[in-house]
Formats: sequence, structure tokens, C-alpha cells
Amino acid sequence: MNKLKITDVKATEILDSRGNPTLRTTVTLSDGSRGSASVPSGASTGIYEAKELRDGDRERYFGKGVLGAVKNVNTTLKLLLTSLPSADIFGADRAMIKCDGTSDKSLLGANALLSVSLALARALAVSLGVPLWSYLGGAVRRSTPVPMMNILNGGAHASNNIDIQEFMIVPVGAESFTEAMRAGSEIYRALGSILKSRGMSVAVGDEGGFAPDLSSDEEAVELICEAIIKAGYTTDRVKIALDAAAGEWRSEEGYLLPKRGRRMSYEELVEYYSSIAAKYPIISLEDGLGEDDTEGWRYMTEKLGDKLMLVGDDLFVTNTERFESISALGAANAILIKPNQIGTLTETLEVIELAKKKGYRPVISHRSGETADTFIADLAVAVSAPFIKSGAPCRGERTEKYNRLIEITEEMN
Ligand code: 2PG
Ligand code: MG
Repeated sequence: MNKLKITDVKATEILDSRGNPTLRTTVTLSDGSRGSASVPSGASTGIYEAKELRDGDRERYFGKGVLGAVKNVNTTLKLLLTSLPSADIFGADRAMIKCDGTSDKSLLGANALLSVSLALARALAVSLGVPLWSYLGGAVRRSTPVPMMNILNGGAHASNNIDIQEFMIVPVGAESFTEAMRAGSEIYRALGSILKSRGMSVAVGDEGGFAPDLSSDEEAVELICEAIIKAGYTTDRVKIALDAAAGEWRSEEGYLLPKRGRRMSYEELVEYYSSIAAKYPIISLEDGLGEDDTEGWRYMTEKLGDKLMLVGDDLFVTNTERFESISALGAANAILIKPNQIGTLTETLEVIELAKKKGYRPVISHRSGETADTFIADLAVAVSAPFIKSGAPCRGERTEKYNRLIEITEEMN
């Protein structure tokens, strides 16, 4: 019988990497162990994500304050959790979900619930004296993920003229996670010097990637291939992944690429992806189409599914129900995992397990608005995820996750 109890739960309003408010929560257990966690926030959010609670008071942070969510943690959730008979993740998450009572966690806020859920996991790992990845994953053999590093930013993450949101490098041929980071960093620096030498901007976007204006989205891929070679690598060992975030292109008829002002049908978009995938070392495409376009997703998976990893982000929103129904239609072959899209650790682990059973590869992901919290690094190892994306090898809130993974490789040895 687990005698350990939750004795305190305390949230504070802090700032994320965009300077917007978010929550950090600390959970204390009866043996004195404590764990803290901060929650991230997206910009290109899917319409079916669990809802983060924002105050809406225009006088504070232009309405983005989270004092209401903080209050929910410090009153309702504290009362609920300190009255539970024992401290365990599944019990606590279940109680919080029931207490919130909505399907999208909009009453208490997915941000409030997630901060507690993650902080509790950390406190329990501290109590057992084991690393978080080992606590979360149990006693099985585990592997580190391959990083997908977003070195060129567009879409809603940058104010340049590029419609595709993320251009990532994926060092699939690296011998270790540490060597993959070295490749990523060197290619990132090489890309910076190429841009500089051509008089292009080396200012960075929200996820640390460069964000220059270019003549086409394809030029971004060209530049990255050039940077791979310039840094002394080959496109056999370093591949490219894209996140189109095409949900942002939804329009009355088909898709409207907002920066280029081009209108396209799903067939035309798939044709476009197919042509660049044939020309460049692209291995993965995330959100190539919008979340409501299941017909398009089926078509795209039929056409490209054997050549590319097709990752559903806004499509699945880390939600077991959506994943079950949409994957049954034959859409996508991989799933992006963002704990704050669903709001508890239990539900995050549940959808990962189901995805693996169905042969969908889980890709663990940060959000464009981040903090220095490194929970997703431990999560990726705990579930042996094949990939993690945490932005460029630049900006502290991005590199913290990668640095934690470098540390974990040492802990695993
Ligand atoms: C995405 C994410 C993270 P955001 O679309 O995959 O890169 O962006 O957090 O803005 O939704
Ligand atoms: Mg995405």
C-alpha cells in the first residue's frame, strides 16, 4: 500500500519564451520530496486541442494572464489532491479530469491540470531517488530519440515570407544522440554563414531557426542541403523533415497559403509534397493537410505513406479518441505527442501506447512557446520514442531539452 500522500500543490504565474504568461507548479509529498513543472504554449494550435485557460483581462498581458488557472491549482486542485488517499499519477490525473468535467478541460484549464500532473511525476521520481525517464518508463530497455532540429522557421513562427512552418534536419546516421547534436549544431552554424554571406537575415524565429525572406519554400530546402554539405556531412546521413502546419492554411475552398497568397486543393498540395520529396532528402512531413481534411489525409497517406513519415499533429492532438477514429480511416503513419494538447500525463502515455500498438511512430514535441522545463526529454526516453523535436540547437528553452538528453545518455550508461 502506497502511504505517500500529496501534502501541497502550489502554482505561480511565470513567463514563457515569447514573454507570455504560463504556469509553474510545485507538488510536495509527505516525505518532503518536491517536483516542479512549467507548461508550454502553442501558436499554430489545433482546433481540437484541450483548452489552456487564459484570464482574458485586456488590462493584464493583453488578456493572456493565467491567474485564473493559478487559482484553480492553488484552491480546487490542491484541495482535491491533498485529500487523495495516496500519491499516484493515474489516481491524481483521473481525479483532476473528473473534477474538471469538460471534454476539453476548459473549466479548470489544460494548462492548470498539466502543470500539476507533470510536477507530481517529478516529485514521485525524486521520492524514489531515480531519474524521471526511469520512473516513467519502468524497467525496460530504452533508447534515445533522434533529434529533429528546426533550423529554418516560417509560417506562424516567423515574420518572413515562408508558408511552411518548420524545416528540420534529422541526423539519422549519427552514432549517438550526442553526435547527432554536434551535427545539428554544425549544420545550423553553416546555414547561418551561408545566409550571412548572401546578405540574408540571420535573425531567428520562435523556435531558434533562421527566418530569412526567400524566393520560395523550396529554396529553404536547397539552402539546408547546402549547409549539410558545407558542414562536412552528407544527405545520406542527415535527412530533412517538414512541418507544413497546413491547418493554418484552411480556407473556404481548399487551402490558401497566406504568405504567397496561393490557393491549392489537397491534390495539388500532395503533388507539391511528392515533387519536393522526390528531389530532396525529405523523410518526414507533419500536418501536410488540415485537421478536418480526413479525406485529404487518406489520399495523402495512400500516395506518400510508403515514402514518407506522415505525422499527425493538429490532426490527432495527442487525443486517444481522435487517434482511434482517424487512424482507423488509414490517415497518417506517425503521431506528434504534445502533453499540453491533452492536459495530463496519463492520457499522453495512453495515446503513445495505443499508437505504438497500431504501428504509428510517436514523435515527442515541444511547443513554439516554451520554458526551460525539460520534461519532454525524459518522456521521449521513457517511451523509447524514435524522434523528438525541440527546435533549433539555439535559444536556451530549446537547447535545455537537448542538453537534458545528452545528460540522460550518460545516466543510462
Ligand atoms: C508544431 C508546434 C511545435 P506550435 O506545430 O508542431 O513546433 O508549433 O507549438 O506553435 O503549435
Ligand atoms: Mg506541428
